[in-house]
Amino acid sequence: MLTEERIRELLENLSSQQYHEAIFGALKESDGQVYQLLKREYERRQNTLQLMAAENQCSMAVLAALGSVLQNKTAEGFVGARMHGGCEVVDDVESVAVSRAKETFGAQYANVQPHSGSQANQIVLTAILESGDRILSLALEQGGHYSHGSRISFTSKFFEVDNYYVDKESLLLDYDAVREQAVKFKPKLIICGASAYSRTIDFAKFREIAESVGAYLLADISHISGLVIAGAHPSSIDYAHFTTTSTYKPGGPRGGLIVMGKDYDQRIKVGTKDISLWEHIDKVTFPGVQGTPYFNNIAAKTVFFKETLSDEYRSRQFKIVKNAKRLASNLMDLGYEVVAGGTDNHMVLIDVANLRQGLTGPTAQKCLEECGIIVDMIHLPYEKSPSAAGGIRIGTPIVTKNGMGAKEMDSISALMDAVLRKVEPISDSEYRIDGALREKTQTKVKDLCSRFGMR
Ligand code: DSN
Repeated sequence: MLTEERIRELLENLSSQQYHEAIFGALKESDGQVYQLLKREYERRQNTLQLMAAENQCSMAVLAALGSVLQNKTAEGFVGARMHGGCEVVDDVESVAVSRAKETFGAQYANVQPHSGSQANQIVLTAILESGDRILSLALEQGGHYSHGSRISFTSKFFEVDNYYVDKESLLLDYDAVREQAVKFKPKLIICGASAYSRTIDFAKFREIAESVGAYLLADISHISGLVIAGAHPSSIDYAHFTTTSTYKPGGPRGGLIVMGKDYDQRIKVGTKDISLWEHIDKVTFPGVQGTPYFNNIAAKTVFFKETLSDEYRSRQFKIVKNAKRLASNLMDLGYEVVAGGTDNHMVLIDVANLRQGLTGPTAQKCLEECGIIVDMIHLPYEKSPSAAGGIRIGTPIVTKNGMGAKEMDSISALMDAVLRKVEPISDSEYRIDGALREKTQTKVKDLCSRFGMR
């Protein structure tokens, strides 16, 4: 049988060029330019360390579903209630997707149609808020997300938004402060979940706060959804009225998902009708916000949901956390300030501005990238210099997927330290780096990647 493992074996000894010739023959023939771009991206990923907290690496089976004929199908609506003909196959695909998503998350309701995590949030906001209603969410510059009501996203045009902040000393979520603010602001929706928060989120406390002010609770667990699936982070499903996630961050295809636990059947008044929350979410998804769902994506999500049920997937989520903890503790030993004193999840946030005079997040990101180490610059809570982001965000999902463990985390922290200690900052975004150090680091990174790289 041609299992993924067998395919891996077959591809093991192929060079990047041969791999691409095998997989992308048709593309090469019809569009050499795009073929070359894909090849370059593949090589970039093979030769550099992917330490992106917001990325993962899907399986070949997921890639196959993404590249399938299902992308051609137009079919607005939901299973059994489409606006178009020829839907028998996509109805089956979506039915399996929904039932696997519910199993994966232990949910009562799953909506696999959102095109992205942001769009999943947009659907929930559209469903339960009227223009002018209030949202309380974590400030963007402290780890929140644009789609949580940020002043620079469309959300602030329609809703009144207030933010809660992490504690100034510990940089941890301060639930008492959130409660106080909720009592004062009286939001209709509280959003929890973050793009840059490395500690455990107490969804039960958020629900208690939401209940106390009569608000709905939305948990956007995009960053930690793989951990939630595996039990490596507490689940939001029965605490939040709505849980949303992007599906690529936990290791599936790009796309979004809305799941609901015990509140799925709660009633909501819509105009003169009294309907259940889940029915309302369906109606707002289509025709409220989206048209045809991407069925190739839904098929790929379906494949991914099956993968999440495996022992390999579940144990990997715990390894992701273990690797992140190792990186955090190594970097702290080397004198780095790790935000919130460490990590409980897949990400490590480092205050680089505090490490060296003149060093900024953008400079750190760029000089590491030049050496083959890919991270994100990030704004940190209460950072001193408002002119440039003061931190970097490191994530362990991809290196863990590729088989790296404690020994490799030690090598990675040493490689990062060698670069960040020696780089000479010139301005907020410019720097000088010794050519010999750059080449030496690139070689070490390539060597590490060649032993564990993407296949
Ligand atoms: N949430 C963004 C990030 O964390 O980078 C991606 O949408």
